[in-house]
Parts: sequence; structure tokens; C-alpha cells
Amino acid sequence: MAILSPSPLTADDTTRPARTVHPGRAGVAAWVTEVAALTKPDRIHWCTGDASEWDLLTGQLVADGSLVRLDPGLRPNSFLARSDPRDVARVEERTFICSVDPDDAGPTNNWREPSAMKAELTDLFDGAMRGRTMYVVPFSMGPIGSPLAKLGVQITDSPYAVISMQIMTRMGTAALDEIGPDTEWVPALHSVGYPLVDASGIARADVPWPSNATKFISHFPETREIWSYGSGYGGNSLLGKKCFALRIASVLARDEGWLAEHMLLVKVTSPEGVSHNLAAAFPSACGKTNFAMMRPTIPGWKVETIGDDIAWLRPDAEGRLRAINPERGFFGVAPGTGDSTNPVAVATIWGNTVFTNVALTDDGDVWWEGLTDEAPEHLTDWRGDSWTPDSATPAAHPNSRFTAPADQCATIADEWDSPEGVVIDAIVFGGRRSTNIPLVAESIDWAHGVYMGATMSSEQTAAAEGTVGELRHDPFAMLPFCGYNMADYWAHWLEVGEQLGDRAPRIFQVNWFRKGADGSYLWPGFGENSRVVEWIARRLEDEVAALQTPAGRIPFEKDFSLEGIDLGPRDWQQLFEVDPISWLHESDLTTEHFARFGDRVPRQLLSHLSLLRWDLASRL
Ligand code: SAT
Ligand code: MN
Repeated sequence: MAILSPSPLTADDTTRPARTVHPGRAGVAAWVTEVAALTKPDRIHWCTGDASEWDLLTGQLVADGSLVRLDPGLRPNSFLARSDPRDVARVEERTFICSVDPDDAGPTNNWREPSAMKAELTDLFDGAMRGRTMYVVPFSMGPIGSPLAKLGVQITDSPYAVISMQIMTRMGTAALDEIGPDTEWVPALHSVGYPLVDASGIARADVPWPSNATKFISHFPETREIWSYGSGYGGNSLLGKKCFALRIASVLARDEGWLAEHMLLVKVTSPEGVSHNLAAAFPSACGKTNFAMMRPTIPGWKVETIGDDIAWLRPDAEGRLRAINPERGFFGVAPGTGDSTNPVAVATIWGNTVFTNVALTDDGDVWWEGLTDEAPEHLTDWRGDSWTPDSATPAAHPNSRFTAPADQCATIADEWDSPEGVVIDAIVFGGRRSTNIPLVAESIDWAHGVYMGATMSSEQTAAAEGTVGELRHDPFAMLPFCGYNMADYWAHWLEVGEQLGDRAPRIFQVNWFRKGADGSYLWPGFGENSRVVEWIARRLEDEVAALQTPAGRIPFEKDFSLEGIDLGPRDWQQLFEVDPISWLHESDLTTEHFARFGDRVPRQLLSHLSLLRWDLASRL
């Protein structure tokens, strides 16, 4: 296996605060002792990650009323958790990047001074685990032993977080065994902030979903530490996911010359048997999971899943970009996942799945809006209340989730857990845009691709016809997940591209959501998106030419498979139209977007913007 560890591109250790948590196995032991002295749990449990531990913890959670065991005949080894209604999602306004210099967090992150944040958190963590078990969860992001993997240890007082980490990561003894005398690992400290005994020894009863009104999801990029307090939900408590694999990993990646991205990974195979691997970033609610599990409608094409949320990409010894999915499970949004939208996901969660905040059927299975066309006559909703189709509120919370092992996915690619990862041939950026952005466009070069990523945006609501609606920029779909200054992150992308040179993957932009003059969607989406994937693959094979426009290189209609869908010539024209007035208006918004980052915006992006304006103005 030949994986290059490139020389650091921007490492500058001079201003970094010293690590207080030390590398290696001895560092783990010392940190566990230190955290136990602070949080004062009754017991410490070192997680092994084996099946008996799963049975023990799920059994305890069922016995104390924190989990409902689903009917084993319908959904074997599967459970339902109902969270506190005040703890149902990531809390972006309570998420902090605690870099020494506030400019290193940048304008898109909340910032706190690291030592002040540590002091405040230390007070909160003092005694936070009284009366509870403290779990030590060693984990590997990426296949155990992969040169692209990274190790972490989560300490948590939430057994729900433990079983979720067991699905989502390679967790337990195998991960701990990877930590040698000098191995770097990321400490990730978590408490729900609900001690069962107070400082004066007075006990209180537990609740099914303990949490605290005070929440902090804090990241210390220089010392590579995570401290999360007060929430038991999703990305707030499964610290391997967004906290480590994106926010901290993006900083590691900057310093070590690779990329930690909010991207799905798929392997696409043509009828001729030629395969390409794609990494794709989409803001939320743009069909990312559906893309990761796409069922092509065009004959002979195959799309296989490698990852649905996060990709780590690193130049290899041959100078190509290789990627792994650092996770080993899916933490998917349940509502809207059904046989008509994503049959692969529905099949994946047949068993061994933890559901959170979905509805319970009377026969002990789960349901949510969109699972079937018709709702059952009676359900228990996500709050635990009786529900019928006449009820005024949804049965499942809109952010209700399934947590399921990736290897249960019928379309999982053989390479999904290969330690050396897969070579990436194309990177795709998406968004929800009723105007301007074509169905598909290829970037002119890497820098233009970075411009496409940096200006990615989605519309909140339907835009007025023919104009640009209210755009929310979500660069690279990393807005809440980049652990450092977003403009520095763009510069890092440009540097990685320079390093890859002509071995760099090609970059494309897609938009399934463009609307016609009559306000209706022009493109059918879902499995029909395989037609776009086909064109991308044909471009990678240099089989088809493309037409250069200010939006990038777009397909010629003759090269694009349209057989079997109802798309008129006018629709095609509207899907790819580049209206100079609307584009000039959008470039004004891009100017405002870039202005937020002051003089840290890379020169190449600014010069692309000026050239674009020039080109558009000449078309008026
Ligand atoms: O809760 S998670 O951060 O894991 C999922 C999400 O909000 O995207
Ligand atoms: Mn995500």
C-alpha cells in the first residue's frame, strides 16, 4: 500500500498552546484518570465494542425505560429512543471553535478564547457524572490500521452515545490496540450534564433522556480536543462524526496536506464495466443520501455506496487523490425516506438499528412521514403520545433519525472499508437553486472548481421567477463544519489542487432543482440523476465534448441521455440557460459573500469573479 504522507502545507507550531492531553496509551490512561477526578462518576467502563457489550447496554437502556425494544420478528435487534423535546438536533449557536486567534475561527464560526472556555467547561464538568457510569470509548475513524484513519477516545456518561458510536465507528478494543506509545489520538469529552447526585450528596432519579439546558459543543483546534456538554443528540454527542471527522479533522487536514469533507462517496460503473469514484458535497435537504444510494434508471449503469456523509481525501504516492469514508454507519434523517424515494435505505435498516424520535406502531415497529404513502391508523408519536392521522402534529420529529451499520446497505461497494481507500475521479458540488445554476457543468480547471465550491448556495424558499431568490451560502456544504477560517480553507483547497496537478480529479457542479418559467421543476431528479452521472463519466473518459459558458462546461444535448423522460427542447434550454443579468446579480451577492472574509479570500477566487463579471457584461 503506497500512501504518501505529504509534507505539511501550513503547519506553524509556534503559536500553538501546549497539549495538556498526551499521545500514546499512557496519555489515554492519564486523561481517563484526570477526567474521572473532575467528573466524579461512580464507575468507569472501558468499552470493548463486542456484541455482549451491545446486549448489556441495550438491555440496561430498555430496563430503565430509555429505549423501547422493537418487535424482534419485525425489526430484530433494533430500538427506539425518544429524546427530551428540548434536545432534538445539533445546536449551531452553541457550537464553538476555540482557536487562540479569533480570526483563525473566521466569521462563520462562534469563537471563544480557549483558556476561558476550558475554565467555564471545567466548572460544568466538575461532578457532572456523579451517580453515573463513565464510559471510555476508543474509536477509529476509518478502517482500523488504514493509513488514512485517525484515532480518538470519547469519554461519555451516555450509554445511548456508546451504542450509537458502536454503529457509527470502529469502536472498542481493536481501536485502543492501535494506540501505541507515541500514537496521536483525539480526546473527545462528553457529558449530558445530568448528575444523579449533587455536590452535597443528595440523589435524584434519572430520566429517560438526560440533558441540560446549558449546552456547549466546543472544539480546540490547536490542541485537537473536543468538549461537549449538555446534549445527548446526534452530532452533539456522537463526537466521532461532525466534531472529529469534520471540525477537528479539517484542521488536521490543513496542517497535514489532505481534505476532510462533508461528502458522500459513490462508485459508478458503466455498462462497459468502466468504474469511476465520485465524491459529492450537498447542503442539507438536497438529496445527498438519495445520491449515495441512487438506483439508476438508465440501463446497465450501477451506482454503489461507499459513504453517505463524510469523506477524507488524501494525495497518495502516485499523486492521485484517495478517499475513505471514516464512518462505519449511517445516521440518516428518517422522514422522507420511503420505498418511492430511497428503497435502498429502507432495506438497510431491516435490523440492528437504533431509531431516535420516530413514531412507534401498535405492533412494535417504526413509522415516519414518507415511509409509506398512508399513515397507520394509530401510532405512538415521537413524544410518546397517542397519534392518529387526524393529529395536528407530525408523528415523527422532522430531525428523527436511524442509526444503522453501513455493511447492511444492499448497494454498498466492496471497497467501502478498504484501508487504502479509493481513487477519486470526480468531485461534485450541489445545491438547491431554482435559477442560474445549470443541471450540470464541469469546471474549467481546479481553481474554477474551488470557486464553484466556495460560492455554493441553496434557496430557503421558492424564488420569484427569473430572479435570484434568497440565497444562503454554504461553501462546500461545510458552513457549520469547518474548524477554521473558511477563506483559509479555500486557500488550502487551491494548494491541494496545485499539489495534485494534472492528476487532480475533475470538478463538476449539479443542480436538480432548477425551475422553468412556469415555476415547476424542470428535472425529474432521483434515479433520473443517473443521466447526469453518465455524462460526468463520459467526460472523464473523454468520450464527449462540452460547451464552454460562464457557468462552466455544459453538455451538448446530443451527448446526453434523454430517452424515456419527458423533456422538451425548451426545458433543456431552460435547464442550461445562463442569463447574464441574473448572473451579474448573483455575482454581486458573491462579492458580498467574499467581503465577509476580508483580505483572507484567495486571489484566484477574486480574479475568477472579476473575469466572470467581464464575460457576463460582454454578453448583455
Ligand atoms: O446530528 S448530526 O450532526 O450528526 C447530523 C446533521 O445534523 O447533519
Ligand atoms: Mn451531514
